[in-house]
Amino acid sequence: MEKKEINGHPHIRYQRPEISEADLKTKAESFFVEMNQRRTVREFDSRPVPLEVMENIIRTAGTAPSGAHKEPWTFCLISDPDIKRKIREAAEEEEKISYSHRMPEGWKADLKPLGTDWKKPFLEEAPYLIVVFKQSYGIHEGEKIQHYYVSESVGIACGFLIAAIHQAGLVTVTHTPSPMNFLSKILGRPENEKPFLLLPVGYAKNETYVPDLQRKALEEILVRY
Ligand code: IYR
Repeated sequence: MEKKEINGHPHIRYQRPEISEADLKTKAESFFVEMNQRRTVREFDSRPVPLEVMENIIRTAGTAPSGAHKEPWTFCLISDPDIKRKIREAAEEEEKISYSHRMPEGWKADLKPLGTDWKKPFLEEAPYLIVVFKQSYGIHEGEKIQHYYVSESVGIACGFLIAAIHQAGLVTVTHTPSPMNFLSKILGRPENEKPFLLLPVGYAKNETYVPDLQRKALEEILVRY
C-alpha cells in the first residue's frame, strides 16, 4: 500500500479499477435497473434471515460518508420477539393517535393510495427490526465529541442500508412512527442518541402486492446546465 503524509496526516493511495467507457455505461445502467426494482414492502414472510446477512447490511450502511468522518450513527438490530412486541405496541399506540387526531385530512388523503393505517403487524412479523439512531454528539472516555451534519450523515447511511437490503434480496419499509422517543426507552439508548428511522427487514411475503406507483421521469428530476 502506498502511503504518504499530507498536512501531517497519514494518507493512502486510492484507485478505482481501470474501466472502459462501455463497462461504465453497462454498470451504471444495470445498477439503476436493480435499484428501480426496489419497492417499499409492508408484508413480510416469517422465514429467518441469517444473522451474518444482517451484519453485512449494517456494515454497508456504516460505509456512508459522514460529517468530519464522525460516523454519528447507531444501528440497533432486534430479533427478540418480546422487544419486537413492545415496539409494535408502543408504535401502534402513537399511530392510533396520529391517524385519528394528529394527521391533517390532506395528509391522510395522500396516504390513501398506500393503504397504510395505525396497525403495524410488520413490526412483529419481520424477522428483524433495525432501529437507526442519530448521535447528536459522541462520547469518548467521558468527553463530548462534536458531530456535524448529523441528519444528513445518518440519512445517507440509511440510503446505503436500504440499498444493501434490496441488493441482498430482502425488503423493508422506512417506518417513522411519530413521536418515536419510545424507541429510546425500550432499547435503553443513551441521551446523545435520538431515534431516526425504524426498518423491519425480511423476505417479502409470498403473494404480496404493492401500489402501482410510477417514478418521476429523468426529465422531471434532472436539470442540465
Ligand atoms: N407514520 C405513519 C404515517 C405515514 C406517513 C408517511 I409521509 C408515509 O409515507 C407513510 C406512512 C405510518 O407509518 O403509518
